[in-house]
Amino acid sequence: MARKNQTLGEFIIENQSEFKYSSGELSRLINAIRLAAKVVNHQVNKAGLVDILGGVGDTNVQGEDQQKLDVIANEAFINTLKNREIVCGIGSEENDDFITVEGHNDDHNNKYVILMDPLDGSSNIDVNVSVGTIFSIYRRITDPGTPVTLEDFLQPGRNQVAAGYIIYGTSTMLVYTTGHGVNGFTLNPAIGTFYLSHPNMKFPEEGNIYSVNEGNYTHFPQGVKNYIKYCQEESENRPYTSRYIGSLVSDIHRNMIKGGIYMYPKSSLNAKGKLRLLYECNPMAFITEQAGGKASDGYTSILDLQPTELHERVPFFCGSKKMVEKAEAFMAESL
Ligand code: P6P
Repeated sequence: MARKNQTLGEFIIENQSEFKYSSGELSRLINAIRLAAKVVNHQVNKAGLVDILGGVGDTNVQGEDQQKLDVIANEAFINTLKNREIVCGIGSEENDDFITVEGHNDDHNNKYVILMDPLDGSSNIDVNVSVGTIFSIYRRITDPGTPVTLEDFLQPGRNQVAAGYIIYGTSTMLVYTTGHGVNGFTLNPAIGTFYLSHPNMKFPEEGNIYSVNEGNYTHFPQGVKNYIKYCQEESENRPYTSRYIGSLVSDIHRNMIKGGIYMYPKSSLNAKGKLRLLYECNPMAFITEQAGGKASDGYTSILDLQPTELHERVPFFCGSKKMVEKAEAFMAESL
């Protein structure tokens, strides 16, 4: 049972039994993510000082090479995950191919694969807007003891055993699910401890916020244009409010708390949309469904899509169930 102000560590221990088949690895995996989140949080929070400490590609006052924060975040998560005997493979937005992780005895007995976007929305760092880390965890499906294969990563989102995000905003939060609801933990930076601040998070069934890059409006399919006009017309609880941060984690986190829909449709500029299925849409869809919301490509549930490539893109509609259903109805009308 979730108790407000419980620490993340206490929560993991008290809910260990929820992790199906896991003899503690999944708990250790969430703990590894917690550690990496603190490392990245520290780097993100001092990003504004980089110019003083040395810009990207320069050396800072300590003579250290300054790396892009995406690279720093990627390395922090990979290094934290690699040496904990938990994952046999890592897929990252920052790496063209997946990374094979051997166990301490050079074996391949670790049970899980993780996919991640280590620092989504990182272009917002320069303008001090919140960014996020997104992760998605599966049990491997190929034979234990053999090197992980691409097949282990190309599983439908429905197979995820855990997924979550870290939002580096006005406060730093870790929000995740293991298939038993969604819980949010806020970091107390003074002592480096995450506290349960948002137990059992739920997407409001309805909302009045729509999030989309309307700069692409003329390039959207007619159904999307019709839905956006529906959001804007004066009737019932409309016009809705338009809110678009340009950071997926922030937009969806806000909409989960207040109610709303996030859309990144396909367009004549992006035939498949922009967002990546494996480490953006699938984890956010798992969290959204666990919180009572809905996520689709406009027609099919995101979690039911069969991935074919590590970095494939899909159109993405995600949020309050009735709002996503309304958007899908407009899409269906204009087929
Ligand atoms: P656009 C950030 O680059 C990102 O992947 C998401 O976090 C964000 O929602 C989207 O792209 C913003 O894309 O094309 O509207 O700038």
